[in-house]
Amino acid sequence: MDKHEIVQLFALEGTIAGVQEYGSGHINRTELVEMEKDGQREKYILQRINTEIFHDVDGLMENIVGVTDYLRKKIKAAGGDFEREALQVIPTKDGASYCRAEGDCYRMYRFISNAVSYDAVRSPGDFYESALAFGTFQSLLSDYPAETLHETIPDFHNTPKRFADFCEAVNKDVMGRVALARKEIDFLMEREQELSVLTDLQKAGELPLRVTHNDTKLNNVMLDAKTGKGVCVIDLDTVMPGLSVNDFGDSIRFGANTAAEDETDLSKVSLDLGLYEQYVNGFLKGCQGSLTKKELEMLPMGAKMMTMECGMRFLADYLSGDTYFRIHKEHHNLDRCRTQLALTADMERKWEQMKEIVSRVC
Ligand code: ADP
Ligand code: GN1
Ligand code: MG
Repeated sequence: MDKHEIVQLFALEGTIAGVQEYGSGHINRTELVEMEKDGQREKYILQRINTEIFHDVDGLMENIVGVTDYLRKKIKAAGGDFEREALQVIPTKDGASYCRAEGDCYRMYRFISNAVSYDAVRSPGDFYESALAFGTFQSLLSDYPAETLHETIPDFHNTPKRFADFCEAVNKDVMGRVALARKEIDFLMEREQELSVLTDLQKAGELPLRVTHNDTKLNNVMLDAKTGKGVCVIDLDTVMPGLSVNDFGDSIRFGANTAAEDETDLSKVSLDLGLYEQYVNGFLKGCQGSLTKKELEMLPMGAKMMTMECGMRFLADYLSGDTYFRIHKEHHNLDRCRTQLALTADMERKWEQMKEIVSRVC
């Protein structure tokens, strides 16, 4: 089945004017679809869901439909622009939330118009707006019935479990790549003790489970193309019960890095404390005072944890033959791992300042 035939399975009006690859995510495949009707063009987003990673597509789509319906109602009740501020799933002609075609699963979203997502921070103001959007997302979902959510990727941010998986990849060494990554492996092994800090606090009831996004990269939030204001949080595949500090941390890992996630010149990698402070400001404003004292205290640890965990995931995937994260060149996942570990090391150097900024903002 070609892409046009897949588009035709969805309840869209008009004729197809174009279908082209779009976006830079590592997991799903995204296409921009343009439909034409009476001389007018309407855009949509078609995604092939990565079923190697998401095994329960029914559960995943049930989460997304549930969460987006809920957000739309809340935004509408508050007088917001619910068509732009929440994702809208376009059903198939059969009324389903996604379709299966030749073993693959596809879904369609309404395109969020006049909005952009960035792969790198352009200005501190943009980063503040993304933080406000992710913080607001969390407070809007604070009373969402968490027990109805399916765990789309079990143990997604269970960092000690990620460490165990990583050790297994090192031991198996299926690609014979361990020798190429000895330094990186040692770096992570030396930090094993720290990797369970947040999960231990959660088990002890000191950090609450909340409905969180779990993949708060800068390019998972749309900002208004003109005003730069946050419009809509997207990429909802991993909305599940999780830790607020991890949502905070994953944004810092990606957006407050002075280099790209796959930069090979590690001298360019560092934590931009100015951007970090912007994010703390925006996120806390969005959370509207809902974070506990312990969560506030653990924000810097969330940043470091997500950076170490992501580095570990990239490295485990590199050792296992690049089966999870889409790569665009040889050793891409090793390059990505190296930036994360360089950023971790810089966070260690700036640890006291990271803590001080949080206490100043609170
Ligand atoms: P992935 O899981 O692969 O990261 P995303 O859902 O984040 O996939 O989509 C990839 C990119 O496509 C986003 O970064 C964004 O630029 C764009 N995109 C996704 N959904 C929409 C939408 N509804 N409207 C406009 N752009 C979108
Ligand atoms: C993936 O889908 P995308 O590109 O937004 C990954 C995140 C990683 C990120 C690293 C479902 O995010 O967990 O932090 O790559 N998403 C999933 O860039 O594994
Ligand atoms: Mg994405």
